[in-house]
Amino acid sequence: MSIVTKSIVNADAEARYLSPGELDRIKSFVTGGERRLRIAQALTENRERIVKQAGDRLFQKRPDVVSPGGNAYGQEMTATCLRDMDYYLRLVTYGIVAGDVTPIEEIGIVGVREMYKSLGTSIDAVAESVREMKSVATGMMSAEDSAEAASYFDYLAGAMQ
Ligand SMILES: CCC1=C(C)/C(=C/C2=NC(=C\c3[nH]c(/C=C4\NC(=O)[C@H](C)[C@H]4CC)c(C)c3CCC(=O)O)/C(CCC(=O)O)=C2C)NC1=O
Repeated sequence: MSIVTKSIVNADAEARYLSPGELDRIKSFVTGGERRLRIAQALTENRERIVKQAGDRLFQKRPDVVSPGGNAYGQEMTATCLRDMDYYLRLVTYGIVAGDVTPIEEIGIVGVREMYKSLGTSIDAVAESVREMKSVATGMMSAEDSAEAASYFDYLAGAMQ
């Protein structure tokens, strides 16, 4: 839920006008809108490059993952691993557009530990892949945009620890 919807639901539950604090938060959501959309657009346009480069870095740091016996060993499993990275990059763009980590949490975090455990996938390595995507993605942006984008990747990687 965006800050706008959330504030309205909260205010209406008490049959009151939006408070000055709520209006302030909505104002900063609106004034930051153009920047967030620009960032989401950059990530969307460069998704293939971001996933590919971050995947290369991950497999360099964690060769065990793509070695025989590793969870992403073999062409098909490696492709599935990169697909998961692409899923997470997509969720990051949702969060950035919404200005809120809730979509990331609801789609990609709830139950994720159990899921990867049952698949025999190292969640630490998945978190590392998110940090690598952050590094590749923010390297393509201005300092201001990169700080904003970084916070969503940080949230995601942190929630996997
Ligand atoms: C959008 C929300 C969403 C997520 C997050 C998601 C993840 C997800 N990743 C899966 C598998 C997988 N995920 C990986 C990923 C990796 N293995 C590694 O060692 C690396 C560290 C890592 C890549 C960074 C691999 C290799 C599999 C296949 C495992 C298997 O089939 O044994 C599966 C099992 C079913 C399938 O193969 O599609 C799911 C559900 N699905 C979703 O709908």
